[in-house]
Amino acid sequence: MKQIYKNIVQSVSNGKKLLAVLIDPDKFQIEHTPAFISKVNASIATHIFVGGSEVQEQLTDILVNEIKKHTQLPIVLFPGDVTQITNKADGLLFLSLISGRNPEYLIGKHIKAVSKLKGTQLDIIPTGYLLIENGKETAVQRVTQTQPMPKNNSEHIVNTAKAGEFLGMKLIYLEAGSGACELISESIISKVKSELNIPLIVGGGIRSKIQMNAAYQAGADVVVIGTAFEEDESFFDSLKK
Ligand code: 1GP
Repeated sequence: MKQIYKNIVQSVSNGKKLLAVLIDPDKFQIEHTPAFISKVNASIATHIFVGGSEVQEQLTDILVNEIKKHTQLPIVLFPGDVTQITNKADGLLFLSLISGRNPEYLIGKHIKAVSKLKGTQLDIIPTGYLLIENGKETAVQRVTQTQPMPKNNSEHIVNTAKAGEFLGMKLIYLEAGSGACELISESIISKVKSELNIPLIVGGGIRSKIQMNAAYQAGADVVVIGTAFEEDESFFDSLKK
């Protein structure tokens, strides 16, 4: 079993910043895997996340299998649904949507996942997932039928993240939503980070190295980028090792 979480904690304690490239199986052409992954391998990316809000059944399994042929990077599932769980990956963000109040995304889907996870070799990482408003409706909001957290109430965001930590979650993920126009503000990132004793992931709408570095500077330990790579692979060139 790959020690995904242990390695993240170790990197964070060494002051290393991590970058996850997010691949949404629903938007990705599988024939494109070798070329795309070779660019990921040549970049500063440290992880590959695979997942999406709405993905056809079996597609994640097929895609993860293909990605694995071309990289040594850890592959971590970031599933929008139980159907996206495959034992071919290395790790699983076991997400609880703690910004919302839909019991399905707080405990219901987790119970449904258990039969798929018995005896698994996946490194299962309990993750508190907070959707923050970004000015427009996101797929997460639509699919989960939950409201994002108002961005002007940073105290509530910080307290929610901290409650996740107290509940035993091992990571906190601040999400603006895929393709978000407004990023998670640096002020929110730094306020959340200053209260947490666990690693912080930030994603949603990051499209440049400057924005990525600003998130790191504010306190993100892991930045997740998906759309920017999907739309313009030359973005990888600015992130060469
Ligand atoms: C979405 O945080 C991720 O869940 C990444 O967002 O696709 O906008 O990079 P982008």
